[in-house]
Amino acid sequence: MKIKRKVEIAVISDVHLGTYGCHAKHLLTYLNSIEPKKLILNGDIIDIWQFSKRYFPKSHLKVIKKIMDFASEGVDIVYITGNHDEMLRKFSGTTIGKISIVDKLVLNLDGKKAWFFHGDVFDVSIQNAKWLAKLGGWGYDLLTLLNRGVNWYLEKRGKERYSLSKKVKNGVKGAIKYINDFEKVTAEIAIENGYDYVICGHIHQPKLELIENKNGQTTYLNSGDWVENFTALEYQFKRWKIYNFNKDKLAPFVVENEMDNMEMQDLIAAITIVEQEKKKKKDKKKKKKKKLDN
Ligand SMILES: [Mn+2]
Repeated sequence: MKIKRKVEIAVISDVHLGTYGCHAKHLLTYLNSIEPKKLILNGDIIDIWQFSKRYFPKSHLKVIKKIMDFASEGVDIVYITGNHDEMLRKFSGTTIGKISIVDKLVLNLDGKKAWFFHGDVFDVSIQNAKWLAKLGGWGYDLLTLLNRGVNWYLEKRGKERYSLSKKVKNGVKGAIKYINDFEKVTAEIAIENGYDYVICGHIHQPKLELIENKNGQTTYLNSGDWVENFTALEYQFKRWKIYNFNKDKLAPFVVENEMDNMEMQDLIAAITIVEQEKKKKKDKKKKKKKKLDN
């Protein structure tokens, strides 16, 4: 039997399943090494933008199956939508069993307020974000609308949508400034709203930093990504830490045997017939009970 690391909350983001850049095997190894109470998927997990390329290998399916296995084992799964999976925003507020879909999330962690959102809200204008930050929660909502408007317009004109993370990745001029602004503005809004922790993804820059300004302080956290950094955030014993796959080789876990031997069609079946299986089990139980009653 393998011993797994218990964590209260694990946060991953920017997995980009369905793209060539995604290191699904690393992620699978990580997910197999932990036993979380809650798993927060902070956006850009499935890259729906890239779906037309029809790239979705076995290892990517395994990640989805692993997440569903977590859910059936009783782990709370919160899927926070990102910009690459914003099609899911239509389903915000939906809960299916242990899995819920939201656009942002506020949790009380041992008496401290934690605010989770993906972070693409700052894409269109980090400059406007600075003064909108002063509007607190309203600023965030206004930015969401602004983003939607601009991307809708770009798409209508047949242009590529605006992507801050792409700019950062391509190392364009000013990328460092973008990152700095992103972290600073996020922290400012969080302080304005009285959040002790603000947890984002999107810019693929893992970070854990206490940020102070004249109005107060907050801990800014970023879960990084599974394209280049292979990082996650973990909350346990009232504190946060960054898990780094490349450095924290504490547990040489491998993909679980059961999944190892599964063929593509088995994996797809396993993902799609979970509900049916549950029903079967229930029916079996009922039959058994009947027998006993007789
Ligand atoms: Mn993103």
